[in-house]
Amino acid sequence: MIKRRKGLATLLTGLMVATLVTGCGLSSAKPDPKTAATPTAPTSANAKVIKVSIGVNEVSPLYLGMKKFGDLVKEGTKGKYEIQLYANAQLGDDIKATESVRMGTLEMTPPSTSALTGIDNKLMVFDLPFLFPNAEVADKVLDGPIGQNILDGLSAKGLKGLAYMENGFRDVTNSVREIKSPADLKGLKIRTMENPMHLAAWKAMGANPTPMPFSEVFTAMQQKTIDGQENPIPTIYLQKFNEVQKYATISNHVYTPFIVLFSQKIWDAMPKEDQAIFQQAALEAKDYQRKVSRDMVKDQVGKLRTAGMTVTELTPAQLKVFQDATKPVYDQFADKIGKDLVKKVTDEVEKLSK
Ligand code: KDG
Repeated sequence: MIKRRKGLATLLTGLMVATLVTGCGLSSAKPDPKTAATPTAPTSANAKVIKVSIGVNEVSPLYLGMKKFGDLVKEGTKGKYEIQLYANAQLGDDIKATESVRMGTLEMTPPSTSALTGIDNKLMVFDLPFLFPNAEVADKVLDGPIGQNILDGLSAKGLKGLAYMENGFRDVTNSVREIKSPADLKGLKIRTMENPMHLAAWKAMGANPTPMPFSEVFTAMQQKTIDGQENPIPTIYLQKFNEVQKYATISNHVYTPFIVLFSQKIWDAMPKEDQAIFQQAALEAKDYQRKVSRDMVKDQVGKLRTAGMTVTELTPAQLKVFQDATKPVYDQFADKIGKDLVKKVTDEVEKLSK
């Protein structure tokens, strides 16, 4: 009983202090209706918070793209929502964060599609080695009916897919030797994403693939428990992999999309007009993010050389040896992905590449 009385006294004191401080009681200050030109934009104090888990750091194209998304949502909803970004896998790596989004305990995450094949094997179609010849073809497939159909299919898994951003064309680095052919990969422990096709492709190329979450990669290279890894240039440069890797080869062996995921459970509870603003913001942010990523790639190959890395650009003949070495992966995984989808995507890529 005493505890209750004490609690009441504390509450009253708090109310008195708050009144003195704000001059208008506990609620946040409200403009005089006579002078307010527009509906009161909720202050960040009462905005609905949307948390986003991001696996890479705050200078990555992905983080910048999701920041653009947040700015567009805040503007479009007049501050009703606040997008809070959590970088460096603070809220969990791709797989864990995606599970939290599925359960509705986290609002959003934009992981690599490669990390999600345990949720939907169709996403593995984007892991087919050397599938996309360039970014323009990748954009057309991802932003067209094939990509949209895959996004729509995720709803049944508790995930609202809003758009594809760019992780990019992946290149291999290592601390042991220059890589010009698959033979140079022999015996090298190369970290891969936790994805069976990546494992199979690197085995086919002669490496010793070691799957692990992205957040563990830098330390593993620093401690030499792995010899190398493979990621797009912006990740290699911005995560400072050049500090623990001597060699990079521009293999462009896979184009990985990021997929902007929203919790379907939380999405379904949102007003339709808010959903439309979020969807439009994701599409605009996607275009912005892809440009940021591509501008960085142009700029950062040279910066990696300046930072002391040996960066090898393969001749077409050298590249063909890698392409031929990974071809068996297509047949090996066609059933798992779905033969129809593999054919649809490869036919579309062929048509768009003419
Ligand atoms: O959230 C993005 C990262 O966690 C990760 O997907 C980046 O390509 C990546 C990798 O190699 O894991």
